[in-house]
Amino acid sequence: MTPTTAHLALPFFDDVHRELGPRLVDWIAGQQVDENDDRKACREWVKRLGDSGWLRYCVPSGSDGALGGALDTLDSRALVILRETLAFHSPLADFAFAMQGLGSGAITLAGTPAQQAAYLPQVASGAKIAAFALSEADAGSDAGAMTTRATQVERGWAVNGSKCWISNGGIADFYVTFAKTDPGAGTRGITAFIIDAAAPGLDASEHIMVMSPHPLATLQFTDCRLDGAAQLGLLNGGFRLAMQTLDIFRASVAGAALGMARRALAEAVRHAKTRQMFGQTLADFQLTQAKIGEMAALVDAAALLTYRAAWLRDEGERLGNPVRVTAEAAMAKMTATENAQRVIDMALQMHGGLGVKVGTKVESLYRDIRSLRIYEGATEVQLLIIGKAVLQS
Ligand code: COS
Repeated sequence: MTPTTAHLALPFFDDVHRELGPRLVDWIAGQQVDENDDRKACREWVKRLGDSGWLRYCVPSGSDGALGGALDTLDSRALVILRETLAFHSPLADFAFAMQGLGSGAITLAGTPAQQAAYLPQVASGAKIAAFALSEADAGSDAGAMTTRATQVERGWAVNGSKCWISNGGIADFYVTFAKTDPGAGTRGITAFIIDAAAPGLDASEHIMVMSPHPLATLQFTDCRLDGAAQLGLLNGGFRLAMQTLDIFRASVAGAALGMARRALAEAVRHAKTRQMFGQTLADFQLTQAKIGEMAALVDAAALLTYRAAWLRDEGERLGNPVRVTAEAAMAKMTATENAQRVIDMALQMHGGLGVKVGTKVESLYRDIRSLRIYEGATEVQLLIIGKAVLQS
């Protein structure tokens, strides 16, 4: 099944996006990966996405193209289009793509030239797998409550503690990890570090199994020694850096949810047009037409908020006047993931018994969408962010 690219005619997009969308649709149509083993499949997707140049949209090009990116800056609209299209085809392909961007995003935003040169080209080619380690068992929504501690030692740092729900955990080559460096200072006492997977004292072997399998692990740091060059960004500036990274990638989570919702709608339309019932097709029933109408409106509402958040950020960058898009990204993420859940549920209901049969597309989408309402800030966190922004405006 092929997604349409009609939405690329909207004024949110430029020629570069109008060229990218159809090219990606053609490429992904020819890709089939056995996804039974999530770690193996994710590695395979990273390899294919890297070999074919798609991961180059996860990083900027840098001067003379030295950082490996396809475009000058991290382009939010390109990220959205890529995630939307990949998620339509395979949520795991989308995951593999997205984590390269999220895991390296803080290096793009705050890395030294040496850090950027050491990591970004390899992320863009797929030679290194990236991960973003912020959450802890008792510090998910309240990210500032983390207890993982980085202590200054001779010539560097010692990290102790544990991180939970870390995507790409166990297969990543490096983890951008946030740890307390001044425990009494709350969110102003957190610093980011780039921790290579082979660092002594880091154990990423605890694979967490989830309803929609993808590489996910707990990280255990036991006197994990880092040299001073591992510090990423400002000392005690890590919370802000994490939030700035999420501002970019939350709009892309919305893109992924949109891709899944578009796929569910397409599956529902196909099924409704062919399923015979009471002497007519399912699509001939007004009840079905109303559902399809509702699904289409939910999809479009999500699309417009998603494209707005991405466009707003890109436009600020283009004008050399970066704007904070925290509330817009939160609205997009919340609306697109919640709407996608409803659309997928309606599509599943329309399929009747087939909808719950393992192996049916709507059945896997029903599981795939669920975690998007939780990760990178649960819906409840997005509500808080939006409410706070409205009250401050
Ligand atoms: N960009 C820049 N700075 C930001 C920011 C952003 N988007 N969001 C917050 N900050 C800054 C604030 O300006 C504030 O700075 P000062 O200390 O200089 O005043 C600081 O960070 C703390 O902000 P705030 O007081 O809003 O922090 P809270 O502890 O209240 O937490 C929420 C805010 C809940 C929004 C935050 O913890 C969050 O997003 N949680 C979800 C985390 C998440 O997404 N986890 C999933 C991880 S990836 S799977």
